[in-house]
Amino acid sequence: MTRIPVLAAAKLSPLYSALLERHFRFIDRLHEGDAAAFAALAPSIRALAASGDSRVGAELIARLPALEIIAVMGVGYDGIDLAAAKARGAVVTHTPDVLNDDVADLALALMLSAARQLPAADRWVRAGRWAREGAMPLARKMAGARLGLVGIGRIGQAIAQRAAAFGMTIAYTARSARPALRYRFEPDLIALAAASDFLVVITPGGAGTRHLVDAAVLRALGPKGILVNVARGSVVDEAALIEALEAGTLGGAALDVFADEPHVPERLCALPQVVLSPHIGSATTATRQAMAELACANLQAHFAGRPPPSPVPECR
Ligand code: 8YV
Repeated sequence: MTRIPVLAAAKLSPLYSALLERHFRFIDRLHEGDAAAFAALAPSIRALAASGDSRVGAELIARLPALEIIAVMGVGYDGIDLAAAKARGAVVTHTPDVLNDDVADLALALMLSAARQLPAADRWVRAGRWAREGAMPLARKMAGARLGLVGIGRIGQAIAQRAAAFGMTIAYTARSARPALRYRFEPDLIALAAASDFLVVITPGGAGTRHLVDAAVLRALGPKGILVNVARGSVVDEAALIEALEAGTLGGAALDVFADEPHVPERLCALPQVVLSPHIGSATTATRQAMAELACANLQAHFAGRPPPSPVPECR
């Protein structure tokens, strides 16, 4: 049986490429290299495989006349040109739900790290400062603190559940209120920031949320407020964030995502009140395996003539 050609649009997780190699004719980023070889193969390519941070633009889609499906290993698909995919009649799939726990866990870990200054505490011990200087400066208490969630989708709700167990009070902003949830809805982001000790960003990226968290929101969060971002770097105005942190008009930040990954501004790295991680929200072996399997299951279902299990909402 001839195998269906699937092109990797970008560097993929080895867990995903291993599955693609097993079930399809896996073509690894040929469009980035040998132009003649790609031109020869392009008309036969029926699927693109991508990850949450891949860019799949209209230009690549235009070069693939037989494209039927773009299977993203990731919940976010802000790098995919949905309009171009739709115009071609290609379905776009992603991997929601299987990563909710891990991303929510990381959000809490970052909140705790920022509040209790864990990276600084670790440095304090390693540098011998405990023995030399004694106790380190006192930190912030999480229990009883006010959490503001920017987004209350599946991951946002998983964060809220965990924060409730830590004794925090919880409010959220979203396009509309979710009356089934017992948390306070605040339609205005600036008002939410002003009423929060921790503002946690967990809303999709893309043009609709670009720089949603801007200088005014950061000012409202204030000199004691802590910003946590486990969504997309694009949602926060990074230049405004750095300025607010340097000026002390914002208390601290804990960031897993950045405007220009994997590049993190040196000014951000220089700030002791900032906790940084390299986009590891879903980065556990079990979850990445589940994401790879779901991404591959979407391709398999599509080519078996069944509806893929997890199309993006715009393709449902
Ligand atoms: C990774 C993510 O970037 O799920 C997402 O949207 O941001 C991440 O899990 C990546 O997609 C893993 O392959």
